[in-house]
Amino acid sequence: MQWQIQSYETIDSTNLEAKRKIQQSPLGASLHGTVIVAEEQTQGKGRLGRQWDSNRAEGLWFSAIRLSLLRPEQASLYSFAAAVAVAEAMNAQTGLSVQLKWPNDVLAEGKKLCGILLELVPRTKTEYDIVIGIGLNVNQKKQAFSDALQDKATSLALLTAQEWDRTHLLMSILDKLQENCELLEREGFLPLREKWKAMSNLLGRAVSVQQNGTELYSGIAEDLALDGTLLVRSNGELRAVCAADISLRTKQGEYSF
Ligand code: BT5
Repeated sequence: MQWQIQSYETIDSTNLEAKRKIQQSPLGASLHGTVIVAEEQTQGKGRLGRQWDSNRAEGLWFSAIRLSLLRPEQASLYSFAAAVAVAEAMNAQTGLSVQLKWPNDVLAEGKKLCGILLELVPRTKTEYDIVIGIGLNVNQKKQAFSDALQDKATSLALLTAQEWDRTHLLMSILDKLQENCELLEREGFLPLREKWKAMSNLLGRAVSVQQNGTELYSGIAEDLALDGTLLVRSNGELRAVCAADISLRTKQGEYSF
């Protein structure tokens, strides 16, 4: 499959545009492989209705559409393919080693470099597309981030003291995305899970599982289950944490997104 890239100057959100395109496409026509990329997003979206700051021309804001080959209840596994793809592309292009935070953030030096928003769009009774939205901070200087993000966000330029070509980065991420989605579809989650675990520094650490800012329970992040849930041992009991409405903090206060 060749990715087909459609570029926009300004758009509300590349995920919204991808979903509009899927919904408007005639039955039977496939948008598999379409990538929507924008210089600027006016309503960049995070998870749970949160906002994603998408400065003009400084980051990489894009959404890739794929026809899913997994059952809907397994679809969240694609977000691990995306996180691993970003990490591998960062390493290949810039030499940086990033860390993956469950479920799908990419961090460097404890700050958020990239966020991923995966959405499902049904096409027919049996088929659905996934929209993999990726926001990567590339050439922002410190002042480019809002006050709220000053201590939480970072960019490739801040990490490496040089500017990066966003098109090259996009191509590299898309190559790795294709590779890791195919790995997942062909061999199941096991090999991808190993890659993800090798790049995550969360396992074995104390975490607080929270909903709407309130702690539900705390424990030790023990493993990543085969369905992508995080297994946390709390008071001797192993509990599965679903990504849907949960946020996670380490006891040291990192990962406080
Ligand atoms: C995410 O949500 O991390 C998913 C972000 C996905 C953005 C991409 S850009 C292309 C595509 N089109 C879209 O509209 N979205 C996708 P979440 O885990 O909810 O994190 C959101 C939180 O990250 C915010 O509440 C802020 O604290 C923080 N944040 C916002 N903008 C940021 C940025 N540019 N860099 C780092 N952190 C940011």
